[in-house]
Amino acid sequence: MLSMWQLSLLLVSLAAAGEVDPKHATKIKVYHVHAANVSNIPIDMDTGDAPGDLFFLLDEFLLPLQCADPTYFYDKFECLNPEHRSKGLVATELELEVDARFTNYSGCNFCTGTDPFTHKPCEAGTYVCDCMNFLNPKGCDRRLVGMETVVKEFVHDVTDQCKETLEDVCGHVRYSKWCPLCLARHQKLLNQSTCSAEATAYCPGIGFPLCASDSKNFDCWHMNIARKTQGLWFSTFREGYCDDTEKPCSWKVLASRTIQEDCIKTRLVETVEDEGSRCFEQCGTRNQSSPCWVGCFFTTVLGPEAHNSTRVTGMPLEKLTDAWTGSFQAQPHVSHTHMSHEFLSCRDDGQTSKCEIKPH
Ligand SMILES: *[C@@H]1O[C@H](CO)[C@@H](O)[C@H](O)[C@H]1NC(C)=O
Ligand SMILES: *[C@@H]1O[C@H](CO)[C@@H](O)[C@H](O)[C@H]1NC(C)=O
Ligand SMILES: *[C@@H]1O[C@H](CO)[C@@H](O)[C@H](O)[C@H]1NC(C)=O
Ligand SMILES: *[C@@H]1O[C@H](CO)[C@@H](O)[C@H](O)[C@H]1NC(C)=O
Ligand SMILES: CC(=O)N[C@H]1CO[C@H](CO)[C@@H](O)[C@@H]1O
Repeated sequence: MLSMWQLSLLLVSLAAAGEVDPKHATKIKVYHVHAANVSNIPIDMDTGDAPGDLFFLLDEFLLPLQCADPTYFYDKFECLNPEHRSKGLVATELELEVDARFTNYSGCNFCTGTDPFTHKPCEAGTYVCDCMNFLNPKGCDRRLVGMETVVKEFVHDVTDQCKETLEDVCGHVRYSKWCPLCLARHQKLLNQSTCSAEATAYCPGIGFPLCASDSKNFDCWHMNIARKTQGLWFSTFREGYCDDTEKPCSWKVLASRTIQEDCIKTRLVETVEDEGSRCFEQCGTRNQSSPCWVGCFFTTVLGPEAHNSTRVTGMPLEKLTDAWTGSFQAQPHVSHTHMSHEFLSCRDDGQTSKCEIKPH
């Protein structure tokens, strides 16, 4: 740890004794979905503001289509991500005080033995954080809070002229292993068609798939969810946590509320089904794995053109974030004012039906 502190390029003057420097302190409300038996204090975890975390929740509704498609090889890790697939997850709403001098964002994930990004071994049951600034991993100063916009991470685009050329010259091999070779061979033409480096994402497997008119519906929806929600993500590292030692720090928990994640999902599903009832009626009984249901879901949320273009309309974002944040509103806060740095852990008592606060 010492060596990282010494190596750090940023020399920031940090306030002493378990407090965020009042000159830079700001309050944020963030959310995190996690296993019921891990701490609701997001040490070495990622959180998002309401729209930022809504991105993840909405994106999950694509999984039945993505994971059923044999050509879907980019994000296969999400089909296995235990934070998405396991039952009995909880969601925590946190009021944080943070130092507003943010650093680059890190992807923090639950370790199942192998780091899902680096594929290096990690201690199962802990969280591992990887700096998302691949060009300069030192851009993540773990004494500070990492921040990223959902748009920067997920919304990539090229000009319409570039898309047309991509479809013309490489459309026929788009979902094959020859796609990158095709782009390389037509580099000059693509360059003349105003294609930027983002055009490489036309081939699935290289960055987040571009949304062109010949894209899979789920690839366009995936990127368009980010266009719809936007929002922010944060990473809060152990090194910056305000515990009861004298260590300088950059974040502390003021209050928290934890509820069953199922409750949020149900509220969200009901909100979207209400809004798009005419479409959903055609699908029969609710089946969140059926292409009909998933199609109605995203047509309602993102509008009818979002499956093959970057034109996003659909229901008001506020109705969606209200379904998310409203799930917490009946719950009392747990104040963290006098709390020690000990982990809070949520007992998994198997209750999943209501939006009940999990006892600590
Ligand atoms: C939490 O519970 C799961 C099983 O439900 C188990 O695999 C995991 O190791 C537990 N994690 C911790 C930190 O206890
Ligand atoms: C096309 O290539 C030239 C020379 O390599 C480069 O300067 C220019 O930025 C490229 N144009 C685009 C749109 O990438
Ligand atoms: C996009 O999909 C719509 C149907 O929703 C279709 O009418 C339209 O032709 C498609 N656009 C393109 C450019 O393929
Ligand atoms: C739900 O839809 C999926 C995909 O079409 C299908 O495989 C499954 O059998 C359906 N489940 C029910 C209960 O109808
Ligand atoms: C605060 C900080 O370290 N920001 C860095 C994040 O990464 C970019 C490059 O991707 C740097 O330019 C920033 O300085």
